[in-house]
Amino acid sequence: NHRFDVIVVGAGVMGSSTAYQLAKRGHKTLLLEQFDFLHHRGSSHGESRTIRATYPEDYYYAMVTESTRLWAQAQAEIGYKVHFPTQQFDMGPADQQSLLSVVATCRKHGLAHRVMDSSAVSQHFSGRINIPENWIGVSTELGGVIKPTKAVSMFQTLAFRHGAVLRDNTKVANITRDSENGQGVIVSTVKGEKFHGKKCIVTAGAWIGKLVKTVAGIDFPVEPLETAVCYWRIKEGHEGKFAINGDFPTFACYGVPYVYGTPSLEFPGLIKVGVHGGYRCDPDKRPWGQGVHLEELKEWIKERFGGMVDSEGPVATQLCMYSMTPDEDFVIDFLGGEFGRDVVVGGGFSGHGFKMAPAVGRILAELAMEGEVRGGEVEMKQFSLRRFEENPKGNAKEY
Ligand code: PYC
Repeated sequence: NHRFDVIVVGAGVMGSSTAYQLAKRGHKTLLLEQFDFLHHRGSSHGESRTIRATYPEDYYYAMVTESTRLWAQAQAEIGYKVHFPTQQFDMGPADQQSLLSVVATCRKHGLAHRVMDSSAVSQHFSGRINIPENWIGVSTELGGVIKPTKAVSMFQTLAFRHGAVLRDNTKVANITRDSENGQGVIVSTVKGEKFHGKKCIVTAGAWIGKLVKTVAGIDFPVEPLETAVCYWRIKEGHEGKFAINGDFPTFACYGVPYVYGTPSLEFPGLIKVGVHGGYRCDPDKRPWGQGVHLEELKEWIKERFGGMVDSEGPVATQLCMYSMTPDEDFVIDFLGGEFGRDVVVGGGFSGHGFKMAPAVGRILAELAMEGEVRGGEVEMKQFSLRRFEENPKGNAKEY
């Protein structure tokens, strides 16, 4: 049977979490993936992603806290863990507006935080993290690591258990109005199969621009980038000090470049430290490895970790795609035009969306099936598809 209440196109973390939300609500759901499930060509594979509530844009706070609850719920349902909580530590120059906005977000939402000068930071971390004298550090709760491939697999398993149909190696060629029935959409695949959906949700990651252009003829505001995730060796005798169970936090450094990292977990003896961003590329013609800003990163590692991490170069790298919008805010909206409210798009997660996949799944499911977002406190206007028509830079930021 090729008829569904809703068809989700793209089975990365956003599509898989959405399929889980839909199936759990009793909707007859089809989840389509162009490659193998859990493939490594998009943005949802690998061993660790940061979760943190510290955002300069305070509208992400509610999505992170809701997601923290939903990660826990999904874990309880499946019976294994994908979220490993830690503290989060943000740092940067004391006059960095985005870092000051992070502190303002903490204050506004009552998130327990401690702002420290450089000597307090060295003391707090017993020399494992050190910052220059004109910097500050901010320590908060609600940090941690999410295991991406395991999390996507969890959502797919849960969606399946709730009755969703899952199909991989099924590339969508087009989505059209079902003119025969006068309602819903036809999703056709490159192999000529046709599926009917009353509704459709497109979560095609780095491919969303190509698909939306074919379907609606409009430019979707995302730039696909290839990024490299770098792992660095912790010097002998210090390994435990940077381990997740040795109280080392997830961390971010505000400035140019924006540096992020997670404690040692997936590869014992290695710590993940990377730079936000990457090189523009066609997701179907990947360079497979360019563009790590190594010199700046080496210097950063040498100076931050008290000489306990080898800054000669990363000992392992993993490649991953970003779907970057001009303002780095998500796009979660109806496609509009001839599709009205029957096609919903979720994309442009700009290298920071994974942590919020549970809330995004809930929102996309509600938008598609109820025509509006019912629950939570999410400010949807920030995520409009057409915001760049009014201002090419998108959402105004306060920093
Ligand atoms: O959102 O924390 C984050 C993040 C880290 C690396 C890329 N995004």
